[in-house]
Amino acid sequence: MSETSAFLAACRRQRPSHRPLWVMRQAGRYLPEYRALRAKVDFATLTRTPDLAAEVTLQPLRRYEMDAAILFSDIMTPLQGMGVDLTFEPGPVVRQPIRTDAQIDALPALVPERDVPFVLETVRLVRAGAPRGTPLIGFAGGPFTLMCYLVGGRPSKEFGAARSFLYAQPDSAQRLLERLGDAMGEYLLAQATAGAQALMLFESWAGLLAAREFTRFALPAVRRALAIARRAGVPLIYYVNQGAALMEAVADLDADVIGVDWRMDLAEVRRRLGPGKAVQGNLDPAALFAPAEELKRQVAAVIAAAGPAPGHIFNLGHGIWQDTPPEAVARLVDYVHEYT
Ligand code: 1CP
Repeated sequence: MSETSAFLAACRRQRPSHRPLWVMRQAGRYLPEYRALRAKVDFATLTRTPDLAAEVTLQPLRRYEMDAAILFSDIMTPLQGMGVDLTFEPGPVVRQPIRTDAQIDALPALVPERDVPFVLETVRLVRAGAPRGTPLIGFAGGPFTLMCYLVGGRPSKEFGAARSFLYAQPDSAQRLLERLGDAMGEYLLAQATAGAQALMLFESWAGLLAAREFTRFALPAVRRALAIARRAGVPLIYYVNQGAALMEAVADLDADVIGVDWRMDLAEVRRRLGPGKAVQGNLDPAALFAPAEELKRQVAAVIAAAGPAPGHIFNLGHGIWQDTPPEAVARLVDYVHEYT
C-alpha cells in the first residue's frame, strides 16, 4: 500500500512526495495563541478538556505546513489516570514518589477508556478537524523516562534517585518498568483505535544510562509496550534522547522509526541502525535562534547527513524551546520544503 501522507510514507521507508517535517513539542508555550489559552486554563485542565486539547493540537497546523500533528497531552497524563497524585509545576511533581514494592503493586493496570477517556475523545476531535488530512501521532512516555519522574518525584538533571533505584532494588525496578511498559502499550493501542495514525514513545532520559543498564532495564519494558502497540497496525516511533551509546541496542527493536537527538550525525545513525529503520530528527533546537542564513545551512546539513534514501522525517533533536520566535519555525518549514 503506498501512502499519500509524506510523513506516513517516510515512516514506512516509502518514497514520500517531499521530506516530511514536524517539530517535537510543536504545540505549546512558544506559540502566543497557546499562551493566551493557558492564561485562562491550567495545564492539567487543558489536557483533560477534549475541545481545548484538540484546539491546542491544531494550533501549529494552522500556522505552519507541518506534515504531522502530535496529540496535546503529557507523558504523565496516563499515570494520573492510574491514580498517581501529581501536579505540573510546570514539570511533573509526584506527591509520593514510588520507592517500595507495595507502591508498585498498588499501581493498577491502565484501562484507557475508563481512566483517560478525554485523551481518546481528543484524538477523535483532532482527526475530525485536522487540516489537509494531516496525520495524528499518539504518544506515551518511555517506561524508563516515566520511572525517572515516578521514583525521583520531580524534574532533575541526573535523576539520581531513579538511577540508584535500578542498582539498589533491581527486582523492584524491573517490576515497575514491566508494569509501565504494559500500561503504555495499552495506552498507545487505545489511541490508535481512537484514530491516531502513528504512535511514538518518548524516551527522553535514555541517555542517563550506560548501554548495559539500558539494555537490562529499559529495553525489555520498551519491547512489551511496542509488542502491544504493534497490534494497532500503524507506524511506531521510538525517540531515544542522548542515545549515541545506544544505537546498536535499539537497532533490533520492533519500531519503524528511531528518533534521535542533535548530537549524532544522521549518516552514522543510519549506518548503525541498518536499512530496516527510518530515522527522525535532528536539528539542534538552539539552531532556531540563528540568523536566517545560518539556520538554512543547519537545515541543509541535517538533510545532507540523512541522505537521499527514503525514511527520514525532519524534526528537531529534542523539544522546541519555549522562547523560540514563532517566525523561526516558519523559516524552518520553508527551508525544509525548499531543500526537498
Ligand atoms: O505550563 C505549561 O503549559 C505546561 C508545560 C507542558 C507542556 C506544554 C508540560 C509539562 N507538558 C506539555 C506538553 C507535552 N509534553 C507534549 C504535547 C505535545 C506538544 O506540545 O507538541 C508532549 C509530547 C510532552 C511530552 C513530555 N513531557 C516529555 C517527552 C518529550 C520531551 O520533551 O522530552 C517529557 C519529558 C515531559 C515531562 C514534562 N511535562 C511538562 C514539562 C515542563 C516536562 C519536562 C520536565 C523536565 O524537564 O524534566
